Amino acid sequence: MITHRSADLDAYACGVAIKELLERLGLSVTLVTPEGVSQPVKSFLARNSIKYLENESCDPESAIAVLVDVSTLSQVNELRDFVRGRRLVVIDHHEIHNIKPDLAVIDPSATSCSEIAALLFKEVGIEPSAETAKLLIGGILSDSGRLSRARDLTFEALAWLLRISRVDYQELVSSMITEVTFSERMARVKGLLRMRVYRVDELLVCLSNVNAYESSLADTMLRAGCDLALVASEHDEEVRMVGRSSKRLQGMLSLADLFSELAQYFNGEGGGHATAAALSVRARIDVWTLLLKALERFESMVGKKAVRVMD
Ligand SMILES: [Mn+2]
Repeated sequence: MITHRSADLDAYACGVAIKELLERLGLSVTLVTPEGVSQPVKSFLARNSIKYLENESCDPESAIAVLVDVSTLSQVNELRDFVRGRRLVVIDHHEIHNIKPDLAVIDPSATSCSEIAALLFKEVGIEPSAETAKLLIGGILSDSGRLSRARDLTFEALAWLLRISRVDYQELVSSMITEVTFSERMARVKGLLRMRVYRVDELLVCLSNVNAYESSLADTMLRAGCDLALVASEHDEEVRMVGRSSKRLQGMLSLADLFSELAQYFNGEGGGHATAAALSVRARIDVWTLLLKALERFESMVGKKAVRVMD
């Protein structure tokens, strides 16, 4: 069972839950979270006194690899070879790219991988442990934008999980409010300083780069008023870019399309949703080359030239 790297709450919760489900069905399962889990997961576990399941290593005897919340193989890094040689199961709420599973439980209308996991438990008539139920509630809340992207089934799953976990809902919600660390605030501020803004009619396209907290910066840029926020970052052998887009851009342009075009152009891997996407390229490309290429593809997709905004 493998989650995407530095697992977020949804990925970790989903991984733990599916592991528990498969074990209850008599299978033996190891849970691998490449590069561990992210900070919000650690604080969620601590505040709700849930024990942390240590990151295990892949058992070479495994017959099956299960990917949860992983939409492209670039998100599992060095485990690609492990995955390639095995029967593959994918459980996800993203459309998947460059993965050919033998069995797939994919539901893009679900808010989260955790919601899918909860519904699987319900369907086979097994109740998760109270701890796992708590985790799944956290996963659903965090990936649904605190339920703003929920559907009917989300509430059914939540009501069921709340009963099993016997948790106080309001306490759980307040345990999810995380203090932003100094380094994250610093990354956001540096990213804002480096930001270049372009205008197409009343749309604002904003480009920047940081080497950590890319998504946090992209979200900050959206809240500041950008319609498209693209943030590039350099890592050892790799250049990455995340994208977020506003409601105003919806219907005009899908980031999933823009990012898969860029992936093709740079020979990397990319994809995601209409309003959130990611790309990674294993090459030493200048971050601004990548960002400006993205701007150029954006211009040709909307059929208009962008004008740089200066103060
Ligand atoms: Mn997710």
